[in-house]
Amino acid sequence: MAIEVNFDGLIGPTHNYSGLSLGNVASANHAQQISYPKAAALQGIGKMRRLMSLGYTQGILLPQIRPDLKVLRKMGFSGTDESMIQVVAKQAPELLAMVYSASSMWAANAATVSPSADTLDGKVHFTVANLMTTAHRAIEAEQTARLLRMIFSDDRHFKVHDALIGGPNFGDEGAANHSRLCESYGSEGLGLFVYGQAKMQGNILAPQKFPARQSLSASMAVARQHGVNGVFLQQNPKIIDAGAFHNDVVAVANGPVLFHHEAAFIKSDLNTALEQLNARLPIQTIEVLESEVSVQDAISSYLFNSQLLASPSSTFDEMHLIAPHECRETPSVHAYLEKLVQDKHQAIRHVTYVDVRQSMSNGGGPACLRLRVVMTEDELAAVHTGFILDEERLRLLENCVEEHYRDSLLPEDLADPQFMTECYQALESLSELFGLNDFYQF
Ligand code: SUG
Repeated sequence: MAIEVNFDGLIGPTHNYSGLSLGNVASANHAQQISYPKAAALQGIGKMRRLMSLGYTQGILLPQIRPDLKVLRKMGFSGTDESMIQVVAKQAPELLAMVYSASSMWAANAATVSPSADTLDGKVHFTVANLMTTAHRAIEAEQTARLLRMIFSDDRHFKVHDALIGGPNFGDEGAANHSRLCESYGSEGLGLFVYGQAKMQGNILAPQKFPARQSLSASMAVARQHGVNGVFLQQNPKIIDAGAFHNDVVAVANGPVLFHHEAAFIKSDLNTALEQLNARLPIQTIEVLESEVSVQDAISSYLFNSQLLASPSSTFDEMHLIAPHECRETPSVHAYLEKLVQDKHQAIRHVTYVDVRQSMSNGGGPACLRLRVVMTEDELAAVHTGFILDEERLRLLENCVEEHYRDSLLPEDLADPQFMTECYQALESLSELFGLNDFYQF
């Protein structure tokens, strides 16, 4: 018996809107606005609690050290921590925003994960994402690798690969562009690797306006080193230009079900991929037409960034969609979902709406906030126990956030060295709560 565990990124105390992600419409629209770190973290914890109350096993990833002063030192700044913050704020404020970003909350971008049923050596494989398209995210890889190696330390079961090398043709954004299709969690499945750009016979296939963050070469490298069978499918370049910077903004899959917008892929490419998938296992597609939900509504509501979950007993006949509140507030999407759950010919039977508005305003919906790891019972038993949540741990986390996180934050607050001290205190308290006193090396 195997289950899927969602590991959510705990939203860190520096959650802010710095407009750092070209091609991410929400991030651009909220740039320089006031953020609410305490509310943000409590919303994230609320989502975790909601899943647990529905009967799902829930994991957690700790926030990364922010501000990451080691990065500033590597860029030639020196002096005391406090003086460095002040100098950088004056001389290179864009670097301050970069080392302060709480972007590791979007755990779907932490790594690509392949369950043991699919891999050649029978281990669960992780490849840390290099996130090389944006500087504030590229600095995540090192700490992500360290954290994953701590949580999944048992090398009888787990293999954590470092991030792939960088370079324009090797962008890798982790599970946001990867889904696993299978008949049951414990049986051999197939990886669906979606990429935004590829170099093929001298031609570059890529969007015109916004960067394509995932490259075919990276997806192939991940599949190769995990030892898995995969199908590779290009994202429609037009949808990246419309604001779908990751495939999980316009498509989501789980078990045998692929739920996607009709414009997510070029039709002929999708048909070829479906043929390849169907040759191995029967796939059920739920395609949402432009006439039902426009691309614009899909992107602003984040319909496809819902978490598509098996039933709590891991069957795929009664699936559950954990959708952001914005889906209920967008008339076309709400009408679509109301109709969908009535349709007994398809598997999605329940929709639960969650409030993750603070993250949504930076382009991160329910599915962005979690990294899915399918594990057998033995593998789950080998996971560092502190990172699998129970109600008591959730309550302690909430207390910690209440005590240490600021209610509100403006981009200019990042220049205040006192804020840095507060953030480090918050992180230290979090690590103590997990019994990992030396986890953060400031
Ligand atoms: O990489 N936003 C993130 C959102 C990631 C969403 N993840 C998935 N779709 N899986 C990004 O663009 C904005 C930060 C800022 O502007 O302050 C940001 O990084």
